[in-house]
Amino acid sequence: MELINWEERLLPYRQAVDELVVKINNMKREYEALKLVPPLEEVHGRVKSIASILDKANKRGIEPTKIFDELEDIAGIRIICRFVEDIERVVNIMRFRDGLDLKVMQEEDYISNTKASGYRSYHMTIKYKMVTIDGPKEVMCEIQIRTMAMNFWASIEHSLRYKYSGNLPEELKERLRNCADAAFQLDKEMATIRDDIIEAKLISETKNNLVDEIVKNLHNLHYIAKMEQVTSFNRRFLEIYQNGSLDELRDFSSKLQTMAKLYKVEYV
Ligand code: 0O2
Repeated sequence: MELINWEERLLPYRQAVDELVVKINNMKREYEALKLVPPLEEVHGRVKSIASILDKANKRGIEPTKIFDELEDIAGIRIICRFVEDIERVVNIMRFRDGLDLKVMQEEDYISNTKASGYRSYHMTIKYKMVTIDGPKEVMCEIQIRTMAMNFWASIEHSLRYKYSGNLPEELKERLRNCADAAFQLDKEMATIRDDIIEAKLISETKNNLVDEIVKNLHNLHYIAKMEQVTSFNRRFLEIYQNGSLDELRDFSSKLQTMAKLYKVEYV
């Protein structure tokens, strides 16, 4: 049997993972630029280790020569959402790309059909198209979409599987199933306060943006206005930042902006 050149064979999978992570992160940025709440929180990618590929091929009875045709999760993307309902939004976004840069081959809903272990996630197997120096190439990739709570459970359970080489004691399995139920309850509970959580996130982002804007304008004024004035603006900013409301901060930011513009005109 021919020796597998792993480095070379895994190269397109690495490219697919890198490109997909960039594209999905950019999708998040697009939502943020439109001041919309993105459906995803984080995206991670990995290429399966050679040992893990061999283990899985062995478990499934796949011959080494067929590994690259039959193993669909050598390239893996994990998308983490805040809320269960965001998972469907992400799934729809991926479906929308079907026929563009990817092809959706298979979907497995382990959220409606929770695995016996307690595992919950939405899986999409896709064929991803890319361009390499040898021309266009397609590789299979598994996208796992889950909430933070589902991810917490899955990563703990996954590491325990390693510790026990896949043979978890019955008592531990039972406790993990209870933890999975608790994670499910957490997701349900979080969904009921979704609007509050989203509002809180928007408030904190707005505050960060206002502070950036104020600091930028103070910095600009520092070059063109009188020192005492800039010091007094800065003092007022810190007062509002520490004790004022978001509306006061917004008000102050817009006044400072006008002030900076006026000074600029005078200065020029
Ligand atoms: P890794 O290291 O994450 O890549 P099955 O035969 O049904 O048990 P199969 O055929 O591999 O599993 O396909 P499936 O069910 O779509 O699972 C693919 C991946 O989903 C797994 O890859 C895991 O990442 C994740 N997964 C599935 N079931 C479980 C589970 O019970 N617990 C955890 N923690 N993850 C799960 P790998 O290759 O197993 O692992």
